Amino acid sequence: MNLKIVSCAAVALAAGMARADVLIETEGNNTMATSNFVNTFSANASILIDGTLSPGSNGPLAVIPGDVDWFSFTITNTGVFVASIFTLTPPSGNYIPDSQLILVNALGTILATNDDGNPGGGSQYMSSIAPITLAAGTYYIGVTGYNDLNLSGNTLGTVLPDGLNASGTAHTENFDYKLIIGINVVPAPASAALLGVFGLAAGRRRRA
Ligand SMILES: [Ca+2]
Ligand SMILES: [Ca+2]
Ligand SMILES: [Ca+2]
Ligand SMILES: [Ca+2]
Repeated sequence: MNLKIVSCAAVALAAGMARADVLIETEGNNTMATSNFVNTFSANASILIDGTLSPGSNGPLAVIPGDVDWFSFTITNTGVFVASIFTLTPPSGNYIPDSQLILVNALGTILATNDDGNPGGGSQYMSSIAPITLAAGTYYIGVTGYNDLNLSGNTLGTVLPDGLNASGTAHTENFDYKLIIGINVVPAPASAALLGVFGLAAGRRRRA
C-alpha cells in the first residue's frame, strides 16, 4: 500500500476538493413531474446514477410504453454540464443496448439530445451530452430507448420522451445502466464583475 497516496486522498476528501455520489434510480420516474431529484449543486460535482431501462410491450390488444427515467437537479450558479450513459448489459443475439438522452430546462425547452455519442467506446449505441453551459436553475435529464426521441443521428431532437417510437410502438430496450453527470461551476457573476472593473482600470491606465 502506498501510504502517501492514501494520506493525500484523505486530505483531499477532508478539504472537500472532490465530490462523488451514487444515486440508485427509483421508479416511477417516467415523467418530469415524477423525476428522481438528484441534488442542489453549488460546487463542482460528479454523480453516478445506477438504473434499469425496461422494455414496453407491443401486444395484440394493447401497447404498453417503454420505460423512461427522469432525473432532476438544481444548480445555484452558472455551470458546465456533461452526461454519459454506459451499460454493462452485454449484447444478446441481435440485440445491442441502445439508449437516448435528453436535457430539458424547467420550462420544458429541449436543450440537448443524443443517440449514439457512445462515451468511452462501450456499447456502440449508448449516448452522451457534450459540455453545455447552464444558468442557475432546475434541469431535467431523461433516459430512454431508441427511438423514443425520433432522432435522426445525433441531431437536436424536438419531442419529449413518452416510451413510444414515432410509429406508436413501444420501445423495447432492456438494459442496466450507469449514468454519469458532471457539473463544473463557472466563476460567479460577482467575481466576473470584479475582473471587469480591474480590466477597465488597467485599460484606462494604459491609455493615460
Ligand atoms: Ca427505470
Ligand atoms: Ca422509469
Ligand atoms: Ca442510441
Ligand atoms: Ca416518443
